[in-house]
Amino acid sequence: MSPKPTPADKFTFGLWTVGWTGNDPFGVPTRADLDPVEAVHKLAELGAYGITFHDNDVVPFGASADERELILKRFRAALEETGLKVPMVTTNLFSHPVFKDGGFTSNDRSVRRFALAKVLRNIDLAAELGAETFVMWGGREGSEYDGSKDLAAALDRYREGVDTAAGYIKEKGYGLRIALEPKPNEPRGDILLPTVGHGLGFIAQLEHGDIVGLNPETGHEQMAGLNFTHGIAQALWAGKLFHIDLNGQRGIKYDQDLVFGHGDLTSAFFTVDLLENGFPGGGPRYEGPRHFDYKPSRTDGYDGVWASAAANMSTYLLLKERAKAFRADAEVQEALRTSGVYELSEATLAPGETTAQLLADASAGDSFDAAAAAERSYAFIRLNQLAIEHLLGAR
Ligand SMILES: [Mn+2]
Repeated sequence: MSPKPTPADKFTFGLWTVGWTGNDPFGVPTRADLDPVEAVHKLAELGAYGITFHDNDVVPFGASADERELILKRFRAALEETGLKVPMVTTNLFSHPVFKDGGFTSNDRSVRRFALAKVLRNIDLAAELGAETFVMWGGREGSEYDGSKDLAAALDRYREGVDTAAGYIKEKGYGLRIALEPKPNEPRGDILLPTVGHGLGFIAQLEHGDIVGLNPETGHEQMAGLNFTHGIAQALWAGKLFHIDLNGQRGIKYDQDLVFGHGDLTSAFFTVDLLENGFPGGGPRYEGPRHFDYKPSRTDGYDGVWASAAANMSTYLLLKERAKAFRADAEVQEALRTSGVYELSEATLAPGETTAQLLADASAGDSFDAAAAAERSYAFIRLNQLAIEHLLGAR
């Protein structure tokens, strides 16, 4: 039995997800266009909390101010009618040919100035719609050839762009935070800020880094062979998990954007366990929307589009139930203790202990029985099997 989502679950979807018509590098669309207003109604019916979009998902590139107002009026009416929220807005600096060498980091200064002005206008729209997060996925910020980009200058310009946008948010007094979205490649051969770790390193170099964090995506980390749960854990630990993109990916290949849980299911279980139950020893928690950034396979018609939207939410809720049961199981708690999982929360040095005291402590030196300590079995396999049994509904 699939659990039924409600707005309290805070599930959100990109308009470009259910609205993807199936065009890929090898083929034309397989589905007719979706009216954004219909997307709002359908997602509300299915129990979603909100919808997100790129500026150009709603307002076509190059629309006049009057056209823009007319389109937004109709969109806003649908939001009011359904109660669907817009907690995040993102920017499109990748579709139009003008951005073929990037937006903030294009070698052409006139393109960079156009991109920056476009982002500032989009920030105004995000604030107007009550969004809390402004996502920036720099899909074209990168290169195919190492010699085609002065990489230090590119990072300078990237920093200039993000700092200017963040400074503008502060100047206007908007309640917005920026979330950068790492991705290793596709569409560029190599994209700048390819992983969560690169993103965190970049944010530390910003002037307005206090309102800049990350929007990690499951598949983007997994495309680089990295562990998504580890990635969001480090972003949380650094106070930088501002938003999240959940989907599915099967190994190192093109960006599949499958339904959440339709890729690495065990990894999805531990992602939900972290989001819903937090770290075993406490620590920072993620309270934001559970945002799905996926693509309904182009083999499917609109029946599949809405089935896949529902599948993301129901898979998440099933994993949430399983993760709650996992943590509540007395045998699991005992296994966590045996494995030393809670023990890791204790500081290695005693309160106030100096390095001299540590060096003088024989139990950490000459009298430490390394052979005996090496004998310890951490029993991680049993612990993991308990997780698998909960995941499979066997406990
Ligand atoms: Mn993706």
